[in-house]
Amino acid sequence: MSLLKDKLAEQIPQLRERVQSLVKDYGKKVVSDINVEQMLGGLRGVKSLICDTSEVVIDQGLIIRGCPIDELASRLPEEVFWLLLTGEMPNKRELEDLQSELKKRSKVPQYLWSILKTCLVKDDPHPMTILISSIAILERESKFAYHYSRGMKKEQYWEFALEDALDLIALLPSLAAGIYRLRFNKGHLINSRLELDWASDFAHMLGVEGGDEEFAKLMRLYMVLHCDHEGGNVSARACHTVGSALSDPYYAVVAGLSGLAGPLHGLANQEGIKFVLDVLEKFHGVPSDEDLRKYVVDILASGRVIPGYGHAVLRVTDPRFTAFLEYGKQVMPDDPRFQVVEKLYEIVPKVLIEGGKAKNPWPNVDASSGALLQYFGIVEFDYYTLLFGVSRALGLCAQLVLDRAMGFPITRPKSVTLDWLVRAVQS
Ligand code: CMX
Repeated sequence: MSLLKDKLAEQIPQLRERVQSLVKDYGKKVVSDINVEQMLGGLRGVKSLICDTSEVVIDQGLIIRGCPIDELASRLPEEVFWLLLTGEMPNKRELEDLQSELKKRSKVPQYLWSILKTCLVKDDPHPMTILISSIAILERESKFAYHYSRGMKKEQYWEFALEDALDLIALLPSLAAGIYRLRFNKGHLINSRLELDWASDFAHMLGVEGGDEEFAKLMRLYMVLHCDHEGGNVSARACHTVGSALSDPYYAVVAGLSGLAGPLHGLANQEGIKFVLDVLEKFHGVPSDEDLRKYVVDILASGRVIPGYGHAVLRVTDPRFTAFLEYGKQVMPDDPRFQVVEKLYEIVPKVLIEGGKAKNPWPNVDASSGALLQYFGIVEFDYYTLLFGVSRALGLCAQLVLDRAMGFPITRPKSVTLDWLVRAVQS
């Protein structure tokens, strides 16, 4: 048994007891309600889900188990995964145990490489399509599904969800790096190096020209900043819902990543950098403030959104954006792509405020990450959402394990018809 599993085995009975006694003692107490605008507006702000891994505080941003995300920026993603699951930071021995557990499970089966090489990377599918299809193909490896079909007890669900979570997280760096190299004709696949941490190994296997310690540092930061964003966003909600049917974590993560692939969610990071590159192309370099302002106003007037700006929950600059911005100031202050990112930060919020529609005019994580990736040689922006997905898998998997630990039943809210709603408001 891994130390992570030991730790969870110690914590879970108490967690389950808390859930059960809440239902028993307060089962019928009303704690949240919903108005018509929320019902017709994407359930914005409706408190109807439990997610212990993290919360997004409207004026602070992402808080993971009590730690603001900026305080975790120099941590390893593996440490943050432990934190997401247990609410504690691992000590040295626990971290090393988790790292060796991940290394043991990191080999991508040969059959998947054969499928990828012979059919999945043909005809230039989006890298997210390849990642999602690959995880669906790997579903045959699910220990959760295997043990479920052999009569696993409900108390054991979390254990096999954790097994699948560790397997998936372990092989994501090799798989994702392999997809990059195959899809963008980068040559042979690069073998994992035993001595490297999870994100540094990923950076190494991507094999970008001049990939060095600074690029590994960016990947560690990138993987930490994107790892989780509480339970109500599209990818987390989709993953939770599918997992609640006891579809195994492979299926559930596929559902989550499919949500992340939408342009209003994770795909906004590729849209964000496209936006920056379009600006540079149109103005043959970094435009003046006035030209850029006019450009942004025109985009809004044409009915398009400014990618990387706005948020369904946040009402301040996303601290993850700030963490990337600070990093960019250190490594690429004179790069035109970074300068456009900085100028947009000056201009877009003012324009969105004047427009009066967007509830949050401030940048989210997707406004700054692309410029950094470009600088380090990952210029294929189709790949950016996949990077987001590798990181977000940490949060999706942690949430799934805790869902099973808390013994949540299948999700089944009640839908009503529009006629029902009309009658309800008129009664
Ligand atoms: N540019 C232009 N218009 C925007 C806008 C933006 N960046 N953000 C919001 N608006 C508009 C909305 O389109 C909406 O217009 P309509 O009333 O005409 O439909 C109006 O402002 C109100 O929207 P909102 O309540 O402020 O925002 P939502 O909660 O509905 O949506 C989000 C949030 C993120 C989808 C939206 O801000 C957006 O589309 N942003 C651009 C895409 C983006 O960066 N997505 C990444 C989010 C982070 C992530 O999940 O990865």
